[in-house]
Amino acid sequence: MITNDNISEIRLAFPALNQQVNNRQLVYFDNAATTLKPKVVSEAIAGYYNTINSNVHRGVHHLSQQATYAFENARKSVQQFINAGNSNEIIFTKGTTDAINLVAHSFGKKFINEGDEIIISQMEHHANIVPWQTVCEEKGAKLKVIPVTEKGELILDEYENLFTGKTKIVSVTHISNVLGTINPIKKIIETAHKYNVPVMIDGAQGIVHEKIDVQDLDCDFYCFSGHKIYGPMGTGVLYGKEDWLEKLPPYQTGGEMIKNVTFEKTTFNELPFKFEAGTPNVGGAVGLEAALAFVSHTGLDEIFNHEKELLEYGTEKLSEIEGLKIYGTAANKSGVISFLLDGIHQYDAGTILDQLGIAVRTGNHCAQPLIKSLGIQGTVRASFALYNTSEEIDIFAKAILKVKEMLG
Ligand code: C6P
Repeated sequence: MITNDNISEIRLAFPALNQQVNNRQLVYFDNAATTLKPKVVSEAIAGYYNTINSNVHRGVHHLSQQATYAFENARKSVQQFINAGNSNEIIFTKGTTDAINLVAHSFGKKFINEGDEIIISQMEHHANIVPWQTVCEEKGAKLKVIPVTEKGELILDEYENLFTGKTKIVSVTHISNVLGTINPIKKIIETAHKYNVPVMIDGAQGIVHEKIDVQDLDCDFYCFSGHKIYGPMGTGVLYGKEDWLEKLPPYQTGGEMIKNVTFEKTTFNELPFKFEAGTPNVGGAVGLEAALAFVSHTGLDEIFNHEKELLEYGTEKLSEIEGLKIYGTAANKSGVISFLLDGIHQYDAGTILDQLGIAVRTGNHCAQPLIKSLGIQGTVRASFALYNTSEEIDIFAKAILKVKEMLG
């Protein structure tokens, strides 16, 4: 269990926690934007660059073979982490945005035609709106949107009503980065499959708050960013069912992704290399592997339970503050609290909190359509990770009172 006794040991693994911001001990509550990294991650990356530092799949020399071994081992670790059936279903990407662009572009090119329909939801991050919107514009297709209740839950009856013979793909977020809502993705996938429609899940927030088993979920595509699960920035993963990945055309072309090139014709490499054009981020993949090992070693259930306790405690503490309204009160929520203070702009609140050493996110969180539907311009968002403590929530609650005192 993560307890008051062992949390200090966990915190020691994260050097960035040990610093002052504006002469106060840092309270880092911007984990939905990016989590801090344990030392083992930077050590793994440094280890790669200080010793192996070679390109993959190309050389016969010793270091190049070691690089290939390290990179492919990282792929196997990701496969195990999300329980994919085969390591060739794991494509390394730059992150979630890159992975969604890959699927939208590639799937759109082959399978979307004029008059077709794509289903997303009202709570999507721009990364899961704009690529699909672009495909729709290019192909003359239509975006259909699952609405959200006032509590921040998807209206599943309305979701089912959106399907027609023209529906080609569903792409929804696992967890809302604004509201914290954990969507019932298994049910969403089951419904789509009834209509023979594939489903892509944006797991940017999901990967770090739920145990992912892509075979059990039966999702067709699942993607996430390394930097939100204690791994390096610029790394990410697209999982795709082998059948689908075989059918999709390459997203980018060039070296690595080819089998044979003549000036007349090029044949493409097999999976997963078909989708990994150019020199990959080998050091990043090694760092991501170290992050996943760290998370597994700490214990996924331990982490989720700890974050749940922080969410409950934080919700209770913040609810006691007069004039504070929480956005997102779904029954099933991750460790995210979005809120506004009566009469106080979110940026002003965020600025004062920063002066008090507390890092939170303010603004529309790259989810403008959702924010607009809530009738607001943005929120202050606190999001918790495995190293946060209830004491930090106490400091946060006091700081919010200070904000009210100064600006209210
Ligand atoms: N959200 C936040 O909420 P990238 O930038 O590719 O690593 O992830 C994009 C992305 C996609 N989907 C969801 C649900 C997300 O939350 C995010 C990133 C960050 O603070 C940045 S806006």
